[in-house]
Amino acid sequence: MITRHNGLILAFDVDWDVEKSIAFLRGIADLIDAVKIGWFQLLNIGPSGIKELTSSIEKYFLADIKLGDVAHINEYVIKRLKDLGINGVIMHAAAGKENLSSVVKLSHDLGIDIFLLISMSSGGELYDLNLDYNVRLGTELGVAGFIVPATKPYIIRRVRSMIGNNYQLLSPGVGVQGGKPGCATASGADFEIVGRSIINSYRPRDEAINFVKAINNPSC
Ligand code: BMP
Repeated sequence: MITRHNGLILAFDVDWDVEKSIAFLRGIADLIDAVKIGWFQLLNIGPSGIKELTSSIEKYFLADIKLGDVAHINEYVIKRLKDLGINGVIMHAAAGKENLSSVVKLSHDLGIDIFLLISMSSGGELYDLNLDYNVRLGTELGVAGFIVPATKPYIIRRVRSMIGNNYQLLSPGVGVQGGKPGCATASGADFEIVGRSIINSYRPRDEAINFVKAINNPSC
């Protein structure tokens, strides 16, 4: 589980080197509860750069690679991510029960949280047609939580009503994609995920403070 202080997760989609990344994260570390990294880091600084990042910054690191392969590949990836200092991983619910169950079990053993993608901030119509099935799949498997879109507050409300308070809801799509800051939390999300609105700002710290204020005075 991600410990909630401010309710803000940074989507750290940057092609910066490790040094610049560390300097940026240090500047806003007290405002964010987790750092979401993924393809940008894998393709730019590589696994060794990610390891350097996770060992330099005392934060929860969420790997957003939207993993969804067959079981033995998923298991290999999870083990490697664990070696890199990753705390949680986002997986595609669409991979289905057979490909997910052993990897969720392995993740429990390794102390890695699995967050299941069950709806998308744009498109993702096949997900929305199968929402209830995927939520039930996640609760049966024992995932830590779900990714739910800030651009679709009705989905967040529906998922929260199905799962109660035992699972964490992480919501991307806030800011640039149109989700109103504070609306996902007003609809039942625990965390709002924000990337470009903070990263591309001239004053990223001030921008992050504004998001934290909105998240903690939630309204749509
Ligand atoms: P931004 O705030 O810059 O729009 O970034 C959103 C982040 O959330 C990106 O890292 C993206 O991969 C992720 N995301 C998303 O936008 N929509 C989804 O449905 C699922 C995501 O993980």
